[in-house]
Amino acid sequence: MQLTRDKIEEHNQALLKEHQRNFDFLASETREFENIIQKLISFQVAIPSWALGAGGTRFGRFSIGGEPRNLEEKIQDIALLHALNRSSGAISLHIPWDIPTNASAIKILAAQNELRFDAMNSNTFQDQPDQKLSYKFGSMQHVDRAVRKQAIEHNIEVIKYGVELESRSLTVWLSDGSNFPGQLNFRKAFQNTLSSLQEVYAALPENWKMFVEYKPYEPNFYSMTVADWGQSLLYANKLGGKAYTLVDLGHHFPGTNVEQIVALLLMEGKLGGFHFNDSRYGDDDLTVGSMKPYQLFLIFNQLVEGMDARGMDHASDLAWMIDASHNLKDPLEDLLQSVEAIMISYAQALLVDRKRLVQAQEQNDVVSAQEILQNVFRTDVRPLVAEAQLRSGAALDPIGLSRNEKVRHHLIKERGSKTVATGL
Ligand code: LRH
Ligand code: MN
Repeated sequence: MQLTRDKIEEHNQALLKEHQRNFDFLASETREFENIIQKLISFQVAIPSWALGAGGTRFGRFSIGGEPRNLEEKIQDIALLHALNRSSGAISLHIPWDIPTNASAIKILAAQNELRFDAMNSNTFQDQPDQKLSYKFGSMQHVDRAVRKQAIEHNIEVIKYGVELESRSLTVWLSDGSNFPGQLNFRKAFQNTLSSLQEVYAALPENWKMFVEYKPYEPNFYSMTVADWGQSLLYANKLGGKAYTLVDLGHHFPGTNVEQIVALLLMEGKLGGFHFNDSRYGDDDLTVGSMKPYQLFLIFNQLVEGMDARGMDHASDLAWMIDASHNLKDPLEDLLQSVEAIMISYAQALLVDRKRLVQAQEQNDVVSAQEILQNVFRTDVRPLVAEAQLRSGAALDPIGLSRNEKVRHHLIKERGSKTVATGL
């Protein structure tokens, strides 16, 4: 299913007058809006290849129909998202769910749709049919050197696939840990994991990065061997300059001040990137900004302040990736909502009057400091995001257009109603 430029222009024509009115009003109130629009246009979010089908839980999975049957169709779906919002210009692959059997063909297909490959993801949290040794008791932490070796070789294989696709980074999320006190020697588990990661690190090409993703629980429910930002930072510091931490928003206990974690990891130059999603309780993998939009804004506020303090390039110096699971909604619509929520929070963070905020902080003027942030959060910046979409050739109302074009209906007609995409 392809969306032509004409279709998008025709759609925008109908919405242009209303958009112009909203945009002119906001622009009249906004300093430097041109600079903000340029930053929004160059900001691209990577779409997870494992979230293009219906997600599920252990209690059930309800198929959506028209799900991509292979990597080519997953790239077509992401191309559709990118045509609709021109902010989804990257793909994050998960191996072995998305092995690029014909890497050069996959690369050409992605390039034809102006898509690049962001971080590759390894998988040592499941046993594959042809796998010799089980990861039941962990992978890189495992007491058996042979199991650790198997996990190391898998990660090196994932890097090889990534090099073929011109990806530049590897995300390692380890489900390793324990379910009961006494089951694991924490020090040995850490040291086994570190020495295993060091062997993978040694195989990284010169210009690559390694992201160490932490998670406090699930699938283990007593300890995780990379449980929080401190442990991830410990690994990243011991590994070397190409190793960074990866912040999955859902991998924090309720009430955690994630924006403070982001500020400190950025200060240390050890923040590699994000898995954006939202949650109320655990690793719920819900639509970005759907539960805690103020936290998402506060995270971007720390990102803009911290990245500017280090002279970093917003668009390219960190990995911006979504990691969500769609149990009820159409995955494509859910991803469009998530990308929009990210763009809104980024636009609001760019609107913060940093000089006045620093002044208020230096004078312990708590009310002014709070008001500066809350006023921006209460500003409807959607006309700015829409203007960036319009100027980059996208649709003013991506979900509206995808519905008018009956995208899911066409995908079901093309692929069938029972197809199941690889992934979670
Ligand atoms: C673990 C995780 C990790 C992925 C997986 C799909 O919860 O966040 O990033 O590998 O989800
Ligand atoms: Mn994740």
